[in-house]
Amino acid sequence: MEQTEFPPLKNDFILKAAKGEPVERIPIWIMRQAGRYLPEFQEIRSKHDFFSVCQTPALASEVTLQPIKRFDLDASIIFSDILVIPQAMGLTVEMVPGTGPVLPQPIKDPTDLVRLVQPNVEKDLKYVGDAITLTRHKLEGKVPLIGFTGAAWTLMSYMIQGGGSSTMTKAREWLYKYPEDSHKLLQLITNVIIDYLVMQVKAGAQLLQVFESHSDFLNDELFENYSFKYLKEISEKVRQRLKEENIPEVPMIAFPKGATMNSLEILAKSKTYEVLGLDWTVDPIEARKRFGSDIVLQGNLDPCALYASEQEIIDRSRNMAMMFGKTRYIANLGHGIQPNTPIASVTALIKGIHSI
Ligand code: 1CP
Repeated sequence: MEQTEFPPLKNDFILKAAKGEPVERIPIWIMRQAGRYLPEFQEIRSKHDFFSVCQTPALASEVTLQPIKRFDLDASIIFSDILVIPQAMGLTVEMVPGTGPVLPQPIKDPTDLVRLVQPNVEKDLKYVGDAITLTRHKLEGKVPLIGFTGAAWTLMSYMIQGGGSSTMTKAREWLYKYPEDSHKLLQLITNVIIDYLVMQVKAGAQLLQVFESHSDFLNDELFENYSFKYLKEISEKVRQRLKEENIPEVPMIAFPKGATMNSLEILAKSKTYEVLGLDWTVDPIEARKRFGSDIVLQGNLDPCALYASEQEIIDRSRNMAMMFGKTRYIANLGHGIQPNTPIASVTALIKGIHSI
């Protein structure tokens, strides 16, 4: 499906902001905007398991559109999960209610790497592409559609750890015990990520976000060696491949959650991504000072701030946006929205941002 066949775009604030162009209003979207805080999402999930929703384009598309119908958001993000890549590489991933993703047979040591297969992304993850194409049509040009992936280190850490963890020690052990095999694994994952993002753009994704959600486990040396190296390769190779195939480039967002200020600065100044996503621990003024004037910043209200009163949410979101400034800024939370967030808080957040 060619991009030119999609309905014309009516709201391009986020695309303008991502390119550093001035905007009439600050664009906002919310990480995990299609999710458990929405009763209509819960309704679908009560009838279908998590990965069935991801794998059925009509359902993935319906869930993607839910927050767009309810709120005045400036972007949609395709409903899926970062763990579809480990699944396509041959690992079992289960979504356990109340726990999150579990990989019952993780990669234990380098001899286990033979269990991984090199997927044919166009075929094995076709369902994501189909969901993107269908969603672009169903959006009727209302807002742009974001495609996404987990970055290599974050996916590697789930594949070794076997699920979420507050320490990721098994995965961190690998970096010291098996540095060469760690690079081997990161490279295997990176190759899949590149194919996956190119496929998403071909299917109709208008922006790409790369989630390096586990940056908080890495000091500056580890980040540079095991995360930044592959983040850079992903951005460079995706752009190169799109160019070779005569497909227009799309802006790319890196979200290295929990990265140190030094690591964030290296990433920002490398100019490999147009947009840098920040978690809620980063001070907006300090970020503007340290990361240079070219970079577009995204973030970063604490998701827990949505438990304050509606007036306080409006005040805090306005204040945040004023600190970041109206240009080169995309408003968002500093991480995914919490499952039991009040709906009225989301309305207040959007109202606060759009009042500037
Ligand atoms: O039962 C359910 O409905 C499970 C809740 C849920 C949802 C709604 C999970 C499980 N994933 C998702 C969807 C999802 N995951 C999206 C949808 C698009 C949107 O934003 O609306 C996205 C972008 C993700 C990405 C994702 N999955 C990340 C990166 C963002 C982040 O939070 O850092 C990560 C780390 C995951 C893994 C994952 N999937 C689900 C959970 C609970 C987790 C985190 C587990 C952990 O490490 O503790």
